[in-house]
Amino acid sequence: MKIVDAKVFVCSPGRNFVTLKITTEDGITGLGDATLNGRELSVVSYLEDHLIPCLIGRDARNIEDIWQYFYRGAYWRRGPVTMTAIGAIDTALWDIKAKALGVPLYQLLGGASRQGVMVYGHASGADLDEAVANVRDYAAKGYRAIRVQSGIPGLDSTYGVGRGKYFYEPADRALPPENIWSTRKYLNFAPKLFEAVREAVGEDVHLLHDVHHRLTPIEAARLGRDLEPFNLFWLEDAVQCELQAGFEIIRQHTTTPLAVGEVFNSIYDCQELLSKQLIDYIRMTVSHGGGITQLRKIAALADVYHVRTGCHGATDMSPVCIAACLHFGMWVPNFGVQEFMLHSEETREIFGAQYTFSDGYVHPGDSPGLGVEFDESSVEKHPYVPAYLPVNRKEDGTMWNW
Ligand code: EZ4
Ligand code: CO
Repeated sequence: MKIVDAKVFVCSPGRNFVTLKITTEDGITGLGDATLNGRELSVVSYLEDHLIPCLIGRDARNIEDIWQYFYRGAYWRRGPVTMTAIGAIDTALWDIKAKALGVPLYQLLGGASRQGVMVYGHASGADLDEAVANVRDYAAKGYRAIRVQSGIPGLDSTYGVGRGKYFYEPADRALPPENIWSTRKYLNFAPKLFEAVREAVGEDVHLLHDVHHRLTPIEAARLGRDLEPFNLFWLEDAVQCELQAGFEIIRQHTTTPLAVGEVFNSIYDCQELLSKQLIDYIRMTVSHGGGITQLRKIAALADVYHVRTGCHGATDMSPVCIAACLHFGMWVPNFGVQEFMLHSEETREIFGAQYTFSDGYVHPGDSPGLGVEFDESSVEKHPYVPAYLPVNRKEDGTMWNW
């Protein structure tokens, strides 16, 4: 089953998406998401200039060999651009294999381990009252797990807080805007937010919170401890994660479960976190985590150490990546939760995806492959636009994390 064609499409129906489509000699096509938010065109070039010329003519059935060929063969290993490009090829090849066998992808991975994939939605507000109201709204919609973010008193803008009710964090179509951050204001406010949210929605719903790498380990330890009464499902990206040993400090002080990894791209980015049991959920996703082939190895390693999955799935991952995560989540034994947001209507028109939400769970559908139909003809109506998420500075102007 020779690969005869591979094309990269860039479109911007609200957000920029990079989509790879591979075609085999028997006319089977597969899709992969190659979107790397804010650095989109670097993956386009990596695929078009370097990988696709080596991909044409290979046997599409040999998914593992093709993964190893691009990973080991490059000399330059790892990194977000490389691994997103490999991930897109890998996802497209799994899509092709499942279509060739006439089964939904989760059947190929090992079958359904559950009835549906529990997802979490994003509730946010400009202030505490609006955030609480939005959490109530998500709970009323049937979400069993809800991420809560809120504007912080005394700070003008905080990343992660929505503009528009369900479509939070549209990237700005310009150079990156700058937000101002105060750890003190944030640490004083966060426990009040979760106290109010728990009071509003009760004990049953899972609550999650994302810190976007903005604390030091000892600050994160304090936050985790202060949030213990509100029983979080997870505290995400509490500190920057280049220093994996930093998590030992947080762990010594709090039982709040920890999640990290949406910016990881290699199994070696989480090897120490997993083997030392420093986290509870691994956030790597199909598109940035080297595809299904690497993610299933990471999940297997995580399972040994009681760590569960929680794939990144914000709106800068296209429906192709979300579908792949949902198939993965149907099967993976140590599933935790899947991040899930509504894409814009234009995005849903271009990427006809089969997945459906019901009662807090999403099912990927039973069409062969990923269950995503990509409408190439609409791509040129939505050309690429340079767009960036904000950068973050402390009150005195010092560059900080996001
Ligand atoms: O900021 O996807 O958990 N979700 C997140 C996302 C990320 C964006 C960055 O590209 O942190 O909102
Ligand atoms: Co996050």
